[in-house]
Amino acid sequence: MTGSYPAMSDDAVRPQGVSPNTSDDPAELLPPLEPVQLLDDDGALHDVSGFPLDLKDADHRELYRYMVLSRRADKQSINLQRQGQLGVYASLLGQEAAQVGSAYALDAQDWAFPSYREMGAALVRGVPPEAILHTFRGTWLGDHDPHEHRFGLLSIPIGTQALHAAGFAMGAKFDGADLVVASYFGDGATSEGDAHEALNFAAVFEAPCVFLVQNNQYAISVPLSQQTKAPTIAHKAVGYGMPGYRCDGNDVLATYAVMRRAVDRARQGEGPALVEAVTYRMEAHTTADDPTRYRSDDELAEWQRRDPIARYQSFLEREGILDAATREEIDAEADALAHRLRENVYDAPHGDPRELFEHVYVHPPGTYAEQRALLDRELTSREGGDA
Ligand SMILES: Cc1ncc(C[n+]2csc(CCOP(=O)(O)OP(=O)(O)O)c2C)c(N)n1
Ligand SMILES: [Mg+2]
Repeated sequence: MTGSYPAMSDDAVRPQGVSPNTSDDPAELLPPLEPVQLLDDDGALHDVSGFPLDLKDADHRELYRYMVLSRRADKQSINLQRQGQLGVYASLLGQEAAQVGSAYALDAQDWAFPSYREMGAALVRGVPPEAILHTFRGTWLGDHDPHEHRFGLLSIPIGTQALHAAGFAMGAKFDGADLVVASYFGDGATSEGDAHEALNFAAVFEAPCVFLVQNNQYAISVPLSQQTKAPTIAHKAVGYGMPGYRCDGNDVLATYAVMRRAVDRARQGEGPALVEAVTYRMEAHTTADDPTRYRSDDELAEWQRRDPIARYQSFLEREGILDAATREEIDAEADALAHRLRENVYDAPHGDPRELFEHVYVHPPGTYAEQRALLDRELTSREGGDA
């Protein structure tokens, strides 16, 4: 058989509102290898072209405040887990800037879909931190109203929330709603099929979705070098036809500015983007993990030197934006928050486990009744009903 392939036109099958692939130079989508950094390790500010800062002094103090509150809530959560009050807890220590800076770049009408590690982003969205802890306690399935805060429930299965975000953003676009959706997931999640499907659908449908990947260097014990052969996580974006950005995720200003740019372009109808925030999880993966088995003290010390809060604090103090009185006020607020968390979570009553079977299917499958009966028998025997 000879002859060349005929030119294909997909005009007839293209969904409404989706433009054809362009022959744009893919190099334009490529991120520079060096992450965008506005604050150096000593907290000195450098302008980087293309990433202007539109923050007032009050915003700077808010960013600092959210980071301090996140760290304090995080510490208290670990304490509560150690005291047997939480089943498990996933710390954000070291990732405060990545979470707070990115969430601060969203507007009130925007949405975020988090993983289990997003205490910092949750605080910025106004979610009460005790609601997060009730999830880890298993008080109930989730304890905040996603619609009130425009913040989804924590996703424990890796990468599923990327699909929720992409689908929500596609729906928003079909509805003509003015909102941007952020999806939070980790370096490990980028190897999951769910993340792939979300990135692909968001790109094809030009959905207003920003994928914020916190590259904290590990997926439990698996280091980034064993996770991917891609030059960086941000480079993966190019394969989907969306721009990839890299920022220093321990620099709250860089994370804010890069995220803001991605959010702005999504809001203007320019489609999705992937932002890689390069950071480090300074605690264990969860309270059930022993990180000394897979990483060295030297490595940890190197990242402690880049502590996101200390770095930002030295910038704020040098610029005269944060005085001692304001710092003390924020510390007192953090202590009060920790106290409130303890009061709210300690010995909180559990919901009825039978509710596990509700809110899943409109028409439950046959096996459901069988499983529900099994749980019922188990609970009754534990309660001494038929012992
Ligand atoms: C679908 C699925 N597979 C495996 C797990 C077990 N698991 C829990 S956390 C985790 C690593 C995730 O790493 P990453 O995406 O980098 O996020 P991080 O925990 O570092 O924030 C894995 C494999 C899971 N929760 N869900
Ligand atoms: Mg990770």
